Amino acid sequence: MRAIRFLLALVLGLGLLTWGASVLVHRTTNAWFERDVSLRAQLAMATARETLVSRWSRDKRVALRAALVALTHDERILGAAACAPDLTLLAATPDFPEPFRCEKLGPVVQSAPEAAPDSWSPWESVERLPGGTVHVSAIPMSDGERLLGLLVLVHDMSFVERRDALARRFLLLAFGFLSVAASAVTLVAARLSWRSWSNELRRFLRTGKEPPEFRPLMRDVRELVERIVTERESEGEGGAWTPQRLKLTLNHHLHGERVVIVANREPYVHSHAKDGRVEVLHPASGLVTALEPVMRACSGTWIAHGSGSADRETADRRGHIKVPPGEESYTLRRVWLSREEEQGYYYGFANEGLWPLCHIAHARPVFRSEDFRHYQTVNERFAETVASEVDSDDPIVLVQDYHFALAPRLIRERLPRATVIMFWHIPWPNSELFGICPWSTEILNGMLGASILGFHTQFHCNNFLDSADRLLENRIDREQNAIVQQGRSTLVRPYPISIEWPVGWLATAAPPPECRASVLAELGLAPDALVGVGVDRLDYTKGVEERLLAVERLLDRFPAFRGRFSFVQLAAPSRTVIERYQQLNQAVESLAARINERHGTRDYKPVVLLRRHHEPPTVFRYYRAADVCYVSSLHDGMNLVAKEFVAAREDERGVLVLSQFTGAARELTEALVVNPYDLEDASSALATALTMSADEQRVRMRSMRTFVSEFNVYRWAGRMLVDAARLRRRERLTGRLTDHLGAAVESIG
Ligand code: ADQ
Repeated sequence: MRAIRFLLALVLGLGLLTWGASVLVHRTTNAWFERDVSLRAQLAMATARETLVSRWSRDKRVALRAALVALTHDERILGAAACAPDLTLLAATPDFPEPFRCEKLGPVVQSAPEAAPDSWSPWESVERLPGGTVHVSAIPMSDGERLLGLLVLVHDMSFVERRDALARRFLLLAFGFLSVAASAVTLVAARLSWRSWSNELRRFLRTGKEPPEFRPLMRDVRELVERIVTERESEGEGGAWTPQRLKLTLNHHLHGERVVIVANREPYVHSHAKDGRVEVLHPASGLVTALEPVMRACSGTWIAHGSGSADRETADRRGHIKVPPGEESYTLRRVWLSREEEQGYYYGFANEGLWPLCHIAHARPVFRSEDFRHYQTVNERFAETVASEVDSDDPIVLVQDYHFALAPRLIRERLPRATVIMFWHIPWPNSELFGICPWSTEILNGMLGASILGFHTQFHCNNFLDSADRLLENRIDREQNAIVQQGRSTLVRPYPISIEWPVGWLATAAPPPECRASVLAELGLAPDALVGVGVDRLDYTKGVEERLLAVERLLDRFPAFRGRFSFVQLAAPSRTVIERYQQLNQAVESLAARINERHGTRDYKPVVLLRRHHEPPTVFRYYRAADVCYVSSLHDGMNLVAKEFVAAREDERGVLVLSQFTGAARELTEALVVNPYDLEDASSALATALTMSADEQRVRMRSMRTFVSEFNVYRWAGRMLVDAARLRRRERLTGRLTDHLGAAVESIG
């Protein structure tokens, strides 16, 4: 049926083509023949000229007529006539057509009614007569000195029609033959190539081995199918991503298996307060902010370094404690490290080596071999702890961040059937930069023990794939975005992290106007003050110095903000043992002092530096009080402060000014995105934010809130765990096939 439709279309197409061609052929041949006849007329006249001239007078009419009759012996000349200069007939052949008699041709050869004969010009035309088409030419005759009159020749053109009809018939036949031949060839070619494609497709579906020409196509198809399946699977479990939905997803895909998290930072730190009481602190850490709600939703075990001064006494003998306090939905397993181990593994290799290596923030990485030895020991300790905590031989283990690059392989050595997902919370540098790490291959090999390796952005995934390609002997599967080592593959995927939605801390928070009033009162600011806020661990990657310089530039350029705008920086001291962080602390402090000196007064402080850890309710109170939040990271994997600010603004007010070097800038495009190094750009953005209309703020904030609410941390975890579940299913099937094959081979043997 399809072939018939195809044939009909082909024939119709060729028919149209034939018709067009025949019109063209008709026009062209007619033009050729007319020119041919015109030449013939001139030739005939030239040949008979001498005879005609000698007989051109009324006295020699009979002889003249005989010469004209002789001219018509050419079968194509129907008639000839000789006209005198006064346009009376001298002589004509017997059947000379009436319409072309001398007196009728006068007007066409004369330039004006009374024009002298020597100004006549030759004339020719194709005319239709009842008997057929003729070509008429009227040629002025002279004896070299004076004009004798007109020679009129009438040519028969019917032969043109005959030839034209013949040419058309031939053309039709030729096109008809061509159509049939072309259809046949096309059909055969199409059938052959279709057969080869369907054979290839069948072979691919049977064996799973795709031929090279399918590869680009299959990659797209695979990605699309995966996306649709993930979305469909999650849709089936209902609407927006919530803790309940994450739990359902886990039950559905992983049969409710418990998840083990390995992270350096613990979500709850028990410390001795000054009065001797034990207090619980929530550390300032993006990783904790993101993972804690996931663990509350999934349950399981979080293995972390017990770093609080009261951690040991609050945990049991094996370092276990149920958290969150009062809710107890999962277990925190604390691992104890010696001071040297903490120094070498955490401050040394992780934070003086890998942290500056992965961030473009112009801090030189420091690599010491004793630090790396501690890093190895601690990674082994955590891998050992994972093995002791799990209750099956194929657990799901989520290894977090750059503190545990070696752990995935160490865990796999102990639990070969585990599904290990490693998430790298910071950027991954390009391969040249990464290559300067003296243990780059150990780090890569360690990470490749994971089944899935996650980064915030595709860009960081690509950097990782390139590093593995350049520095290791392995195969990069660009179709799957995977690295294959000794038959085992590690998928490399982007999973942009986010925050819980709605944020738990906001459930009991005061409404934004109250938060604003309390913050203004706390800081002694006027009710109409404009407030900017920055919230960070005091880290050189966060661009706190650049942020304060932008505030200074704003006050320099726009005096109207002096006395009215104050920037509040909540800065949690971080990694203070490291010299670079001590320098930063100093630098930020002197910068704030300088700006306050330059632009402040007795009652006005442009920069308010609150250098201590703040518990989340305070942080959110400040977010709600601010007119603008400035996130100025010089390089940041994602940056959750930006998302928290958006989440805090239920009133749809406030403007986010966001560094283009954060992962968040790719998602929160309605923020005012700036280059934090460019102080003109940044100070202009601050001025724009502080003068932005309420409507504009609302539109931008609403759009960002919709995004963060949908792309929240439950979705992040859900996508990763669904991918893990799919991988487990595939591995189980492959395992079953391998076992089956092994048994078959054994039985044959
Ligand atoms: P971090 O570098 O820790 O995270 P970020 O994502 O900004 O950075 O998260 C910081 C968290 O600490 C936020 O929840 C914030 O509220 C809190 N915080 C900051 N300053 C504080 C203060 N002074 N007092 C109290 N709390 C404070 C790393 C990567 C990021 C990535 C996260 C998650 O560097 O790029 O977004 O992991 O993957």
